[in-house]
Amino acid sequence: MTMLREIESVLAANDRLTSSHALWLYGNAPSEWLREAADEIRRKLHGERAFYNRNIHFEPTNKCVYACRFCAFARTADQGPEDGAWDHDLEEFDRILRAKQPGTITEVHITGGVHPDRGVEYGEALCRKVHEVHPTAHVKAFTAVEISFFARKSGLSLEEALRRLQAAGLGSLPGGGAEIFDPEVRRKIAGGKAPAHQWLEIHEVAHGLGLRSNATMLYGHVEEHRHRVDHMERLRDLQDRTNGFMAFIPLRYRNENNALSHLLEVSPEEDLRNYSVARLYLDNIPHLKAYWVMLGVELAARALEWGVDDLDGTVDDSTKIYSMAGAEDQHPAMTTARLESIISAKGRVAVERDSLYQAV
Ligand code: V47
Ligand code: SF4
Repeated sequence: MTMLREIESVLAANDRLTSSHALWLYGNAPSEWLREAADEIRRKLHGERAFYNRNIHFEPTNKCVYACRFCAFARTADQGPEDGAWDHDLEEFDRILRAKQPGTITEVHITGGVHPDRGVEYGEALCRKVHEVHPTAHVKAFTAVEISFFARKSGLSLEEALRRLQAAGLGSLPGGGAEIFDPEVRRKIAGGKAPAHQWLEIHEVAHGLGLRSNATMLYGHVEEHRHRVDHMERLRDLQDRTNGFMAFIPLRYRNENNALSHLLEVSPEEDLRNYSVARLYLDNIPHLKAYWVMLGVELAARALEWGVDDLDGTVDDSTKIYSMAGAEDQHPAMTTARLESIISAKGRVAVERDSLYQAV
């Protein structure tokens, strides 16, 4: 039996693909086969529904103790506005939140640089502020890398730090900071920040406390297909134990203004193939998100046919991390009407979701 026939029979029996299957798919599967296979799994999971939400991002600071080589966003603590550094205080956050009418957003996504002076108390203050101004909004905040630093700074265990944030109103964790788990690749692109086992431990502890989370994968730089498979295998294994991940979010490396700018970006076809392999391999993470801000609207819409069921949200010009790294849209914002029309143009039913994927 050829490998493709073997994989087809595994899928037909609703069985699980092995890592060798996934690796083979990356290198060998015909693109149209991949698209159709992933689309079928997507349909079994979600029917014709495709999701979006109404959110804003808040990036409190881009001052960061780390210097990930792919990052165009971070500045050092001693840099100032003339170098493109910012450090918003709570009053500024209050102003940003009050600029939104009550009830017009369901989620505030908070993530930023790892500021050397800020511990868990700062995270708590941000969560409380959201609830003060938008009592019904969900706070999805702080990557595992930020949580790891908060805990260390405040002299707390990871669990204590997460409990404190949860008590202050944290609702779920975003998927950032995962990058690529393989230690060798991670050392090359993100040396120094929370290692893979700690990222995974933080999500495991969060899931144990009833906090759901997402998982990202930064691909298309120095990694090979085997590293992507290894990354997804670690997520799949953790999800088997906790069932706390809601969405997997592949993020294509964007190559402007960073220390890896000599690398070319992968092609749109590679992006689409990557979504499909992820949909087929990660059988236990329900949602697959094409983050339109990173991918561009046109490609995110195409991704809906390659296994994707979620486009993220309105965002409303509230994030800089991608525009600084070369994303086409310098002021990313979408109306719900536009998100709905992108989804309906693909023959799908647009569903506004909340942060836990319940229809609004
Ligand atoms: O971890 C940084 C990535 C992530 C670049 O959970 C880059 O719903 C590409 O995690 N090229 C942070 N990627 C953003 C993130 C996220 C975004 C949207 C939704 C959710 C969610 C999570 O951004 C970082 C890193 O992997 N990133 N620089 C770059 N040059
Ligand atoms: Fe800091 Fe995050 Fe940029 Fe790394 S990716 S340098 S942790 S802001």
